[in-house]
Amino acid sequence: MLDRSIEELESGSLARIASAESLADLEAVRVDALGRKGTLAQVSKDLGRLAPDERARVGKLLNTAKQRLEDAMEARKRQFEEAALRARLYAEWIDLTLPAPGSRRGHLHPVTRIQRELEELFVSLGFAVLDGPEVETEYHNFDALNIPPEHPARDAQDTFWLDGGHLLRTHTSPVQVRSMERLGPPLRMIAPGRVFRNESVDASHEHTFYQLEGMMVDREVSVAHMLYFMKALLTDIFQREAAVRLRPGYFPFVEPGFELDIQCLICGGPGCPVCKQSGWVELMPCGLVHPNVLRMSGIDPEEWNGFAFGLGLTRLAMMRYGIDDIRYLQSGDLRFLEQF
Ligand code: 2NL
Repeated sequence: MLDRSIEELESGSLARIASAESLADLEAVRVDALGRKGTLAQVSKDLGRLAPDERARVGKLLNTAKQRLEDAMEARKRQFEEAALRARLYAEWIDLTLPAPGSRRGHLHPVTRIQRELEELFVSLGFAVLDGPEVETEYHNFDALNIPPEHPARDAQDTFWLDGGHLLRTHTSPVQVRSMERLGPPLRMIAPGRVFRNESVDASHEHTFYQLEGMMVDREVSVAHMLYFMKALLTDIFQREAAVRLRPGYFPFVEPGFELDIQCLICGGPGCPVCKQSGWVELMPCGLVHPNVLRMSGIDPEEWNGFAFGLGLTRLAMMRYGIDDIRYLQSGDLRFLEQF
């Protein structure tokens, strides 16, 4: 009678183990068959009612059944674990022979590109490319450029003032002042860089923009020398010879001072919205370095003189690429930047 129960229990449980789909199924079988209140435990209780030698025989049967069930469960559990491992290995399979995806290449900002091009040109003409601090002294940004405290040119440049008599440079001219002080004549240098004005920002005004200024100090430098270099610069930028004209212009740090205009590249002369119907576009302020400026930086204006010019790199980039809003340039918007 007990033999039958043990046999049925064993075969039934083995069948359940074989068809178990998960560790939870297996656990259920274990509780039902081998648990404290499981079937085997029930049968063990009945052992007490048997004669001693019969009890030993059935007890042995019981132990064997228990051992077989445990072995079967252990084997099934290992099958589950192997299947899980196989599934994981399959899911995480990587073909190491595939070519690498490669990194996404960036590129230079349009303003940086123009800056680099001009640096290359001026280096080829024997100019040094020099740098200076963006936080400047009032002296280097204004006084040394013949702009004393009461000069109206200070009002025209809305300046970000800092503590301790410092400011954010409003042009790259202080780099030239420092170069004259440190290197002395003869000197051929350009100073490209970031400058700051306390402007209300709109489509054509930014508080931060890029400039390139240049100067040459030597003996008997003339406006003709200046024009030669200005034309070399324009031909390089626009990749063709641009017609230019010189108008008088006032800047405290040069004398005489000029506005150099180029013939409008959009309409070629007759007039259009870009040149405001004049046929000419204002491009570069320039002139011969004012004797006061030379003297203040320790250069004798009786022996040396020079020319200097300014060029808005940001404005140039806008002209070259047809960008109609200056704010895009510093927006960091990839949809804009990826067009270049
Ligand atoms: C500008 C810049 C100009 C210069 C800049 C210069 C620098 C020194 C001496 C003399 Cl240290 N000149 N730079 C010269 C002419 C024009 O234009 O932002 N103009 C509105």
